Amino acid sequence: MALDDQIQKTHEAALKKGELIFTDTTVETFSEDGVEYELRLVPQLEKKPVQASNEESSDKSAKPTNPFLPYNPDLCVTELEKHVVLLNKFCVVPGHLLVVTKEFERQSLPINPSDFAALWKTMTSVHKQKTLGFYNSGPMSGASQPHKHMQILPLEKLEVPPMDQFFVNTKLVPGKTSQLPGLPFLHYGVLFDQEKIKELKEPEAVGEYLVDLYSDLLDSVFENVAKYHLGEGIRLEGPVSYNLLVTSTWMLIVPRKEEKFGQISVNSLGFSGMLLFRSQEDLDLVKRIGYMRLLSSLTYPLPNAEPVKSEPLPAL
Ligand code: B4P
Repeated sequence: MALDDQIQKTHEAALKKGELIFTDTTVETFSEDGVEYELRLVPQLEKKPVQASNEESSDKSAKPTNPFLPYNPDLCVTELEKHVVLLNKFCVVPGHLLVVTKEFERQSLPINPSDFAALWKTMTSVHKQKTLGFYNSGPMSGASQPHKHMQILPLEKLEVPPMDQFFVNTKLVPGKTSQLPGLPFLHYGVLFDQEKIKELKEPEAVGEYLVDLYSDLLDSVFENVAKYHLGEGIRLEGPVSYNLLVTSTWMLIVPRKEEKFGQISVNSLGFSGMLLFRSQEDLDLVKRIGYMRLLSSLTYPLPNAEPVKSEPLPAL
């Protein structure tokens, strides 16, 4: 059965059985400097069991549960060699997939070639809609589960995520670690060499290629985050947190200094140009302060950047 059909069949059956919880949202666009960002409001997101990060739980007697080991078979779309593809139990976009390692690995570990191959294989097997791959890694990244999982979000009506605009507006050399003019915070991106991807063809080979590009981005990120902490004399506690976004044409990594702005928790999707809000007040706040200013408050400054001269953000 084609993956699209498998996803739909599993979604319908799990929804009927009460194993998948779908929450309706409203979406509006917010235009800033020529980019149309997506603001999604979910006023009553179903209460999820709070997963204290294994390393951070204050109640040492509480046994942390791992929803991916064992995983819920009703949410399983397909099995790959070292991964399972699950439906996101708490979905706001039907067909939101998780690509989860069969064996336990930490979410703070880098993605390896077999992870990338599994992500690429799954992304390119979804034909009904364009998709966006992402990985929230580290305590400030918006990740809530410590077991390694990449995610794939169908873009619904969009062809590309809003941040694509920053790649379109720049002439990048395929395969070269680059910074995108217009993004006012530390980040590294790379455009894929499409000829190479066509040549490599097999997901395993593409996975090797993508992991090389990703490692180059990570090296630049780690080097600059370390320099920042050294320069500011602030100890870096724990692993470097970052968000990774993967489309069919590019990849972007943004290291994270903060997880939240007030109540607004931001994961990788925020850096793709799509934000989820739990209240109209938070959504209105972002419209007031601006999308880029929100993202900038959660990230590291660009190396050698002039301090930004703008109104201080409102105290929360
Ligand atoms: P994490 O990397 O740990 O965290 P996350 O994506 O930020 O999700 P979180 O759980 O913090 O969700 P949030 O309230 O911010 O990913 C864990 C994933 O596993 C999540 O997708 C979670 O739902 C899922 N999960 C948990 N238990 C599970 C189980 N038993 N079986 C299967 N899956 C399980 O956001 C709520 C949802 O909205 C998330 O799915 C999030 O990805 C999505 N979302 C956030 N911003 C969005 C946006 N702008 N547009 C569309 N969707 C968005």
